[in-house]
Amino acid sequence: MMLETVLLSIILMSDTVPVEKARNLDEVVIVSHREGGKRSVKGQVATIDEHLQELNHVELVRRGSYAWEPTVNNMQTERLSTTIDGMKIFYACTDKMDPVTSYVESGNLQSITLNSGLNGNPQATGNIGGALDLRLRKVGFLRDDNIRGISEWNAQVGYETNGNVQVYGTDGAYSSRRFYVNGGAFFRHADNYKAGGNKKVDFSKFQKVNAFVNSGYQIAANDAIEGTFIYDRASDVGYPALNMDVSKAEAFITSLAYKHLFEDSKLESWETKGYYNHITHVMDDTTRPDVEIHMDMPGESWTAGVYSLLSGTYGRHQTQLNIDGYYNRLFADMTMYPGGAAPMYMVTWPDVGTTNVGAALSDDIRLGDASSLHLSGKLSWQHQRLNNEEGYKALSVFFPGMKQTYHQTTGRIAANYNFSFFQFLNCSFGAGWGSRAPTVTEAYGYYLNNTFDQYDYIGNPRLKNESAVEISGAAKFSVPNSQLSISLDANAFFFSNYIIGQFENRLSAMTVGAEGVKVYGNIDHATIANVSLSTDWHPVKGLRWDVKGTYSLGRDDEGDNLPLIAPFTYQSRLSYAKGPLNLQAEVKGHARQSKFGGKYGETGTAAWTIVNLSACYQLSIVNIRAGVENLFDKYYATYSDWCHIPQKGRNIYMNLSFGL
Ligand SMILES: [Cu+2]
Repeated sequence: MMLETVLLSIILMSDTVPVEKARNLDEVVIVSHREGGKRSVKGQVATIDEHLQELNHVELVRRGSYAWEPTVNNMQTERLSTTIDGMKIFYACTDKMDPVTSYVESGNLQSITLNSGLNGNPQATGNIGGALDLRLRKVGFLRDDNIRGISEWNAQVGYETNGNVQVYGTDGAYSSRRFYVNGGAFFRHADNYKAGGNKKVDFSKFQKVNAFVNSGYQIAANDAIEGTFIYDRASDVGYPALNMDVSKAEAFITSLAYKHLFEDSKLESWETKGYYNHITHVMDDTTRPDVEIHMDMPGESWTAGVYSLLSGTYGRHQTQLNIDGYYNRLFADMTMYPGGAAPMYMVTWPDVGTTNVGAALSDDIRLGDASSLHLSGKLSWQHQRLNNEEGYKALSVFFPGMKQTYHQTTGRIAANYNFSFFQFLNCSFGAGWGSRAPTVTEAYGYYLNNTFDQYDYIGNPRLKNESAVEISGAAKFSVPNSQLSISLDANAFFFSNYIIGQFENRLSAMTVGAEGVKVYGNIDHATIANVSLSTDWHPVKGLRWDVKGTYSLGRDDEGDNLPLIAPFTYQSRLSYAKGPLNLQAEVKGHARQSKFGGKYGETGTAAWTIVNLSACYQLSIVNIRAGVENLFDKYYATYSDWCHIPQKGRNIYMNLSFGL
């Protein structure tokens, strides 16, 4: 008890924005001594992917049991921004095996926030679908004069029967008035898992190690420096949906920040952070049987950047100004070893150097007791150069006269109006416009095989920027004199110059077994819309029942379905809490995927429903979590399981967390 009161007195130097639901902001809590907030039933031991699943608007594309790719509002990586504490980081795999969320570990993070749609966090660029920010776990300075310093220590052990998953983690923290440091180390190991009906899924194992340190030093009463170091390495990662596995995916993530707090001023805080990260990704097909042509496919990503964020409050306004810049280099190549013949070499990402600078402004305006307006905007300028001559020349064959350098200007602007009517109704309406530059794959990729539709993809340096208009609305109605609330949330994105792969019949595929070649192109327009309805009911103290259903739609310029748009999804949870005990039963599922993008190589999936049970018990310093996932051992695949690889069958888990 003493420990918790002390911990509550630690105040983080203000860098977290309070979560306001009405502003399209959602958050999942990973580590916190506070009560409340969304969190995974598996607690801190859950993977980042399992934590992401808790967020509204988020689905996950699975190519194996590791490194799932989050989608927000049915948009994938290229239409999202993902930052780590505001830092830019770019994945290094031409086959999207390593979304950047795979380079951190749950123990590194305090929370994950999601800004749905165009209203991104200040560092976000190109975020049409949404912006995820992975907030690092910093213990912060002690603000209690009566104590010299406090320390804490935690350990976690987790086991899951399906795939023999083992998780071991430990972390510690020390905090005083002038100095803090917290760090930890984590290890995860998983063997191949079994789908429903005891069917083994080959090439689905993985192993991961991670270590991190965050620390801060107060150099003056209102000035502090903070540093971060994360090392993350996944090895022997299987991808049952792809033709290759990964022998190594490694990241170094570092940052150094200077923070100043203002006193007696309209300005509140000023933070300037410099950062550097490096990712190495090595694919491997040597463990696969019957490979016709062995391939080596490494990829690398380097990013160095800086941002400076100034926050202030004056009168009714709460304003943030952010200036940022980064330089990213992406290089990938491929060597094929046809038996008996000389190896073939090609550059698949031609060492593209991207320099991007941007300025963002946001303002929260309190209009009265019951209403507020949020405005945000960002303008970014980008320069790209293809530094690899061989890659540049190879692509020039398809695009004669193409340049070696490109410039793009992108921007976004969004407004959101909130109002509440007594205690009963809380509403928000939003509108925005934003654009994004093509990704390196879309603009300069070279013969990238996509197992989703079995086509080889070639980038198009002549692509125009894609843009979209977003309209959103949300309403929460609390039924008077009852503990029942009903929420409706809807958004629609109207795209111009939507970027997608288009058939190119004049070219033939390079990959063995590929159907043909597609080149990225702009289609005139496309639409994606999502609507969800949820209810939340607390009939008696400790008991809670919530139900949620979401329907989405995606259409291209000819009225045909876009690929990877979720079918009707639903989820119902019944939970009961009494003292240190928490019980939960969950039913979730998807309707049949009948509106699949047949034109884009997508096929349908059957409807499915699964049942999950979980329990959590706090026994003095030990937190025990146990549960069953997929209780009835259903064999199923979701619409977003790449090439319909099946999900896990019945899985029993047990996690222990100790805290001192
Ligand atoms: Cu890869």
